[in-house]
Amino acid sequence: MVLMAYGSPERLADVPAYYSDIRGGRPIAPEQLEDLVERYRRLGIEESSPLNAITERTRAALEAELGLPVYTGMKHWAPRIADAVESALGAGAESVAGLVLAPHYSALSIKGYREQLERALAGRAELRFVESWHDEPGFVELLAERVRGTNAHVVFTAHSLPERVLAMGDPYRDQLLETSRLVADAARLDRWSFSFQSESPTGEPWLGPDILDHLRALHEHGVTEVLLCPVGFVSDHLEIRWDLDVEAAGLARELGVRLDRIEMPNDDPAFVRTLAGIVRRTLAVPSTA
Ligand code: FEC
Repeated sequence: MVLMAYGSPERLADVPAYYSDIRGGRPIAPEQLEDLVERYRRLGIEESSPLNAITERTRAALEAELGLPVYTGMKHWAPRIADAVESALGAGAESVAGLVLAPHYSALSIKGYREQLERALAGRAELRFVESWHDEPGFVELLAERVRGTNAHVVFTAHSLPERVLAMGDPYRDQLLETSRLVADAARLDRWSFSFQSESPTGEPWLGPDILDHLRALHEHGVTEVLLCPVGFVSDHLEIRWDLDVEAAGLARELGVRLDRIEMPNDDPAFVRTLAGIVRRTLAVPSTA
């Protein structure tokens, strides 16, 4: 199995190459690079790089749960998806299951993971790729458990994408709203909403509302307590620890709104069992190739 994740720089000196990989070689304004280096510095990534460490723990737990070799492949850092494929093929794999640690499909996210995986496989093994798992009952229940019984207004969040994805007929936003609704129903929430986060300064419109605008609007409507429940991410990383825990938390303090966030699934055993179930089902479907 190839377990795919976004990837994160290990050292501050890696950030320029990492950012350039994310931008696909398009130019980066020096102030944007400085800003990104500063965010990673303030998170202390040289002491501990949360996303890569969590991905490795998840990989090891999944391997033990499945009884199958699991290789990590990162979209934007090492070990790359192509490295994972070479390791799997080197170990004799004839069939490869590909799962991304991101539940919602978009042509601007999951499709890129799939393309890297297919390019690396180059037809040398059969591919079983999981396109999305946004409505997986174990995932929905795991999140529902973390918001059930709260008195706060729950805000589900996910990474924003350029607005043009809607015109492309991309299912991303609909799948995010579906996950949010399923979790809200399972937890019997009365007060909840959805907002995007982590938009990039690329010069084009991005999907909104953005979490900071949304917090201001909730405050204007008299909301005093908010519980953030990210649904589009599954691990602690920059977008959680900076965009929510520093930026959104700072704004909430200014507004006088109490803001909490659920614990991310990370390598929670129940989450690993859910991922293992998805992989087992994918491998059990007879091949049509
Ligand atoms: O902790 C870490 O080191 C990595 C955290 C991280 C995750 C993540 C997940 C997603 N992204 C998605 C879309 C985009 C698009 C662009 C974009 C840009 C960045 C930058 C950083 C970054 N993303 Fe990310 N993303 C993470 C980190 N992302 C750093 C560049 C600096 C910045 O904008 O702040 C814009 C690309 C461009 O410029 O062309 C689009 C989506 C996800 C969730 C799915 C997934 O995990 O793959 C969608 C984690």
